[in-house]
Amino acid sequence: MTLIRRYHIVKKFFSSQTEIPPNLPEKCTKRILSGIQPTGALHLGNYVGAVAQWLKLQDKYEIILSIADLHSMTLPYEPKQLSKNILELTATLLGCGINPNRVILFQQSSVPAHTELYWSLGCISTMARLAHLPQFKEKSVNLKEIPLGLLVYPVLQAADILCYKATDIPVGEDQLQHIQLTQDLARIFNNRFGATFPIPHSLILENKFIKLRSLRDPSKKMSKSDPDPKSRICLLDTPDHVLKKIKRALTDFTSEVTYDPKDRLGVSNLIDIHSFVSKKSVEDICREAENINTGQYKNVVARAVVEFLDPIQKSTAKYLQNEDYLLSVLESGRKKASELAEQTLDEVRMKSGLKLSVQKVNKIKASL
Ligand code: AQP
Repeated sequence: MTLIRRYHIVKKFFSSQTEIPPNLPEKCTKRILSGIQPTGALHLGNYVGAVAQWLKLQDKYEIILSIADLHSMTLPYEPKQLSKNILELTATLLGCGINPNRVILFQQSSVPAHTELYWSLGCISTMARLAHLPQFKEKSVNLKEIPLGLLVYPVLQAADILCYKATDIPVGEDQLQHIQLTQDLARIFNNRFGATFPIPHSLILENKFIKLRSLRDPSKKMSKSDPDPKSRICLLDTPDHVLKKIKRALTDFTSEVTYDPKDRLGVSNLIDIHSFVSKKSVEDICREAENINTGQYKNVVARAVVEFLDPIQKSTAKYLQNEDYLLSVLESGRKKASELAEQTLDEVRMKSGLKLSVQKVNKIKASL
């Protein structure tokens, strides 16, 4: 079979947007990479925007899921809290149903290939390009001293993806520019040193653009690192906490329950949460709430959330009691991830002139 024909057959397996350099056909498989930072307890927004997607994808595809601890060091943090968060995040992901036999679940820092490739990619990135990324502009605007990590972390993200030759990256709207940067860096590397990386593309999934909003300030997204814990519903919140947080969620002065994400952000956010946890449509929810006011509706939402979280909390509690098991899951993930990443890094070292062999040295001598 000719190389070109093989290339077209393999290319059919990929989404139309994935570019595979023509001399790489057999080395690529459809591979999804995602990550989550251990910056705090997982909240309902993380579940909607990320975990729910991984649960759907894990039965069909190879998923590499990194606990992005290096990224979580970008802003000031407490070392003990970071270790606790890593373990708790692992337990919560398993409690949500992430299957470590289907997903390579590991700690990013335990695979040094990420930081090595980051350096190679950093050397072909420009300051101007990184400083133009919207996330950098947003996050640095109020900082007096800007940590270098905030500027360069998108290069580490590119390394996270490329060291596994990942092809599909589930991302939210806010991360699209970072995927474009990854694509550009892969192309630059391929052009400069020879075809190495398939060009990954973003995987936009159902629900992906439902962004849950802060309960205290619905103009912002629900976030792990929001200083106000009442702004988010954590997956491990007690029923009492869930009720209190939803009761105090900011709404407006209109008492009807109507869905209007443009002008009634607070109520619409509660309806999004309710719709997600109950699997009811927004229309059905609004019809059922016709005769109650937003205060009463908050009780309905809280009950549905508590019911949704109950099995996750029970399962997570069991995992949290077995730290040895959690560590063994991460260790097994590290081994699998390292094996894949090391293969890529070996190729990168070879192509970029870092790896020497007797034959290579002889060839170089002969050509000089
Ligand atoms: N509010 C949200 N609604 C829907 N999806 C969300 N995600 C985060 N917040 C919401 C998705 O969860 C994943 C988590 O990615 P991350 O941990 O790398 O960081 P993040 O996106 O910055 O999430 P947080 O919770 O806001 O963390 P901090 O406070 O540390 O920055 C991503 O897939 C994201 O889309």
